[in-house]
Amino acid sequence: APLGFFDSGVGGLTVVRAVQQLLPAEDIVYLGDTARVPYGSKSPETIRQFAHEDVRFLLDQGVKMVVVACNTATAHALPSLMERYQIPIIGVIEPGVEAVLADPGAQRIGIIATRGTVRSHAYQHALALRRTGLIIHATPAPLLVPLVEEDWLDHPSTHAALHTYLDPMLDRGIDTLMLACTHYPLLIPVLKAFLPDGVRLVDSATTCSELVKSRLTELDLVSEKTDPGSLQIHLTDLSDQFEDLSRRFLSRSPGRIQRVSL
Ligand code: DGN
Repeated sequence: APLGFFDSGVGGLTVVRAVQQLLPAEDIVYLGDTARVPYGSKSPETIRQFAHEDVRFLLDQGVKMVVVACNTATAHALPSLMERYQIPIIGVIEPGVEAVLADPGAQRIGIIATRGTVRSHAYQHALALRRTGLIIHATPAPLLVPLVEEDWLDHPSTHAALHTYLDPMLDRGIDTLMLACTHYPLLIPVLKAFLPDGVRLVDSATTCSELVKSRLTELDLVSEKTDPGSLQIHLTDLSDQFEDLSRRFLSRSPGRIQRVSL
């Protein structure tokens, strides 16, 4: 059976890419709710309703595990999804938080995400529950999403946005920056040049893929195939832009993309 992934759009393909690198034999079904993107600015109730519809679509595809490849949906909907469905469901927040705290010296944590993720306090609570005395500086950085989608990575407008979002937390001496939105891993090369030495970057895509692997192993659900797994991308709205974006988020051709309605 395939692994199921969903996101509000195509950003979650950064998580798919990380999982493909770690588990190349797994078949993957991806749902991007492009007709209703973005989730990041919507209310918690609406995000939860959409997330349940997304999971039901994936269950109809016969997936063996669901990965909520969207920070906003994880922040608002993961507990309610886990309560409702029997199938294993993994979000991106837990592994991201574990990765931040894997460094025993991490003390001053900066978080950038959509407005919805920051307002949910999901990262702030998860971090504070695990380590006391942390200083957490969380800032919504919504403009980075369209800048990444425009492919304006090393662009003066992106640098200006990074200064506005990050300078206040850099002034407070953060030692770790958590990239808590699916789009931000594309900015890693720019951020590496932008950030002062000694600020550690953590993104949840890589760490989520490690959790997927360990849960599959634990549950004895790892694919036994030896040939490369397939990838089926389903989007609720199709446009040329999404194909181009999918290629950039995946770092390779997305293959055939199918339009579906939920
Ligand atoms: N995928 C969303 C997230 O990780 O929060 C960001 C994309 C969006 O909602 N615009």
